[in-house]
Amino acid sequence: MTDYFKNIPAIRYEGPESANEFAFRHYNPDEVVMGKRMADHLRFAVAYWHSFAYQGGDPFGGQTFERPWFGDTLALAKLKADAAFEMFDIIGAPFFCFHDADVRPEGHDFAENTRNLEAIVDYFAAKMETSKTKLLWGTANLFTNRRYMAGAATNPDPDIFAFAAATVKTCMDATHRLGGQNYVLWGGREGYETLLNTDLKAEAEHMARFLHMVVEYKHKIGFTGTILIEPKPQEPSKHQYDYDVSTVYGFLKRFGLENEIRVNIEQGHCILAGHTFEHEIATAISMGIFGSIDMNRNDYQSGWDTDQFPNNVPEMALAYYEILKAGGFTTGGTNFDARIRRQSLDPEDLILSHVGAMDTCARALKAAAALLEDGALEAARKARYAGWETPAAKAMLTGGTLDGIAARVLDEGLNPRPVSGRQERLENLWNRFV
Ligand code: XLS
Ligand code: NI
Ligand code: NI
Repeated sequence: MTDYFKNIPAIRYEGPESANEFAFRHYNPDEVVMGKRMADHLRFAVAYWHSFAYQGGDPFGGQTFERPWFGDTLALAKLKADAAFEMFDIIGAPFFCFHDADVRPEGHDFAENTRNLEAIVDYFAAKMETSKTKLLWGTANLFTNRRYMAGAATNPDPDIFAFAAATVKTCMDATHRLGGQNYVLWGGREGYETLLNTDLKAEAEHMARFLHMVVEYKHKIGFTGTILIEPKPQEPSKHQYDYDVSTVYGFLKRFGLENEIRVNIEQGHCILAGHTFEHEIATAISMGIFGSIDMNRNDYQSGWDTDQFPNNVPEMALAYYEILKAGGFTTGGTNFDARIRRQSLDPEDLILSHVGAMDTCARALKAAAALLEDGALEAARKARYAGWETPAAKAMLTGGTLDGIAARVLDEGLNPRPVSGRQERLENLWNRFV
């Protein structure tokens, strides 16, 4: 037991009228929405790195937070784990996610890193015997240490490729041992700073081989979770290879990985790529590679990944609408890849940021479910494509040829009249639900 959160009560659902800061107003885990408990729809996860490892730094200033567990020893790593699981209990977090470097002290070499990780995994495993919080996903930090400054799988140095591969093996073992439901690969520094020193073709082939080895190892150890790539367009490298969902899909397809790997989509990364969150989710769903989401919000003015907690219900509702329409998460969930601002110094800030974010997502989910159950939006979408139900239209898609179609257009004197896309009417409909 730590006393870090000692004055903070367990957070319970009190309903929309409650004025209690330490209560949920909308997230009611057992409430049934479209036939499923809200908790089972949303599958919230706490990100270990932002909540427990982040020290408050920005490019102009260092640490602002003072946490009793800061420091690079095993004893402090255990204290951090104690505080983390206490926090999970307070907010009732169904899941958490971690990188190796968030949870273990940094060793001097691979062997020491592995020993440290195993010690913490043992410690987690013991806690998880009684805790209600499960592991949504694990991952390897292949970007902070200076050895990775030119990438991990795409590093020009094969020894760094090897170090990274060995590290991923240990992180997959850890994830498997803790019952993780997914394994994530965010391409930390897989990209380039300048094309002048970069062999694009070789780097892509190395990355593909690396990913194939991840998939092979998954099957070898009997890990049944999903392997996920997390797209991001820029930061930290000038150009990141996993730019967005479509780029990742093209890469997977090129190297025969499209049936083995899915995507973890982060709101802020979508904004940086010039897309909306819902666009990236819908794109992944349409390509059959949707996996999970990293929920946060990005500042629309800044050109970097601000990782703020979500607080915009109408925006999040658009995202959950796509997810619900596709049948919801399977192994995926809603991971809060979000951190409190560097001036938010109090333990309460850490808790209440999650409480607000969970309420925001719950409202968004309820709005999306109500609109889906109402059916008017899907009916309008269906009506817009109704022409494709006719035999002549279907024939174009099965055996159509340009000259055959030209003959028919002439023959029938086709002269199509444009119809309204009804955007504003659909926006008005949407607004009735959010
Ligand atoms: C960084 C990414 C990272 C991944 C996990 O921008 O969001 O936090 O989610 O490595
Ligand atoms: Ni992320
Ligand atoms: Ni991010």
